Amino acid sequence: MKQLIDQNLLQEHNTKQEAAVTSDYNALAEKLDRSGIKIDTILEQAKQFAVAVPSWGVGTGGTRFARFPGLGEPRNIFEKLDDCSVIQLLSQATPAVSLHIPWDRPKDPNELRQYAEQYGLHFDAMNSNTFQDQIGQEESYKFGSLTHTDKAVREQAIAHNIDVVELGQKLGSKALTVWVGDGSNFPGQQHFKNSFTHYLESIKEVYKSLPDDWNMLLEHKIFEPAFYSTVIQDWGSNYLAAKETGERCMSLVDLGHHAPNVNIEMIVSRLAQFGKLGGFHFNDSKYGDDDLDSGSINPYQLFLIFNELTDIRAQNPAYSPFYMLDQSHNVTDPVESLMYSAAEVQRAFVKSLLVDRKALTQYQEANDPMMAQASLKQAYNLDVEPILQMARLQAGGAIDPVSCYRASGYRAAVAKSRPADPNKTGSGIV
Ligand code: LRH
Ligand code: MN
Repeated sequence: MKQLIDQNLLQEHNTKQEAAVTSDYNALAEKLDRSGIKIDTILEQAKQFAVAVPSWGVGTGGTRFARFPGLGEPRNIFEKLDDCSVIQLLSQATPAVSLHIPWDRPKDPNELRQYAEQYGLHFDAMNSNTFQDQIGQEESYKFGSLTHTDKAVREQAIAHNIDVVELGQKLGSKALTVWVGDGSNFPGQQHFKNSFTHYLESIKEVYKSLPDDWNMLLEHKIFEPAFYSTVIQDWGSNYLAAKETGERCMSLVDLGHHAPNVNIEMIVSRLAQFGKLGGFHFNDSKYGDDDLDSGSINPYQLFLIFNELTDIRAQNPAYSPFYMLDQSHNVTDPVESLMYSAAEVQRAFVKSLLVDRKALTQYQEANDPMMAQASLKQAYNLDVEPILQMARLQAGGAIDPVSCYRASGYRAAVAKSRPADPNKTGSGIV
């Protein structure tokens, strides 16, 4: 398999730390054994864990105020995949890439598929885009897309989504994520029922084009780009639309798309209870849709979300939602942020496996809030880093991805091979 980090350097990096990791791992094994937990069973699940990376996340992000391009930004989808291959090689937790169309539209889908496969990468959910007008586009999305009052605009948006599904089939993807920014900036500007009715009619048209083995993931968002109302504003509107549309139409939860302090783990439980929890966009935020690195602001919330997911899987082991990072890297090297964030999501998952669910249920049934919360904290407070390091080591990754990446000089190398194009706006979200 092709790799862009020298294997000897990776080997040396691991060899220097292997003894320490093994000692830490054995100490944790002994500790978990006292609670009747076999660490190797946890390790196997950690090694199976995967979260997709967003193609648009490997470029430098920005805000409406400014974007400060990083060195060696990827200039096309092939260079984005090069960076994604480094993230996967060192983290061993990100074998899939989620594309955004038209940002990543390939001239030859087969060529792109082969380019990804040489790195052992495959394509996760496809993302359509009816929140920007493309050059030469017939109808504008200024006042909406799938919910626009003008049928011609809705039909254009429907056709785009169907086109993305067809492209995704050629690339081996198995899902379409639909996020629309449709909404209003003034009270009275939009008729709530009519716009939601347009959405339902449009999304049902897209659903008809879905191959039998595909899922459609609807993504809600409280605001931005609309600042008074958003048609798919919250999990309620999302659930109703998924329920109305069809069995393989599910709801996707982007952690940053909720008002501050909303109990997202309870939304996860509700959507799962009614069979409509289809996937996640992991990131973190303090105020709005900040798209900060997962686990960087509120790691306990990330743990509580995986605590719900592990509880759901305890009843339904086959349950496997789409996991994806959806972040904007404005001040860090995107490769470092995505490797670190993938490990933070994996960490929350591993800690959720260490919750004594039998004890937790007993404390809940006995209305013993102190011991109930303490049984969650007991797992959360465990340092599972040795399990994550061992998982990476055994899978051929780096014990410490960020320091190995820095030692590799990859960023300096691509800074030379990808001279910045002053006229190009770059590949991150602005
Ligand atoms: C909207 C969103 C959506 C993507 C976009 C890049 O805020 O989360 O998932 O299409 O970011
Ligand atoms: Mn998202």
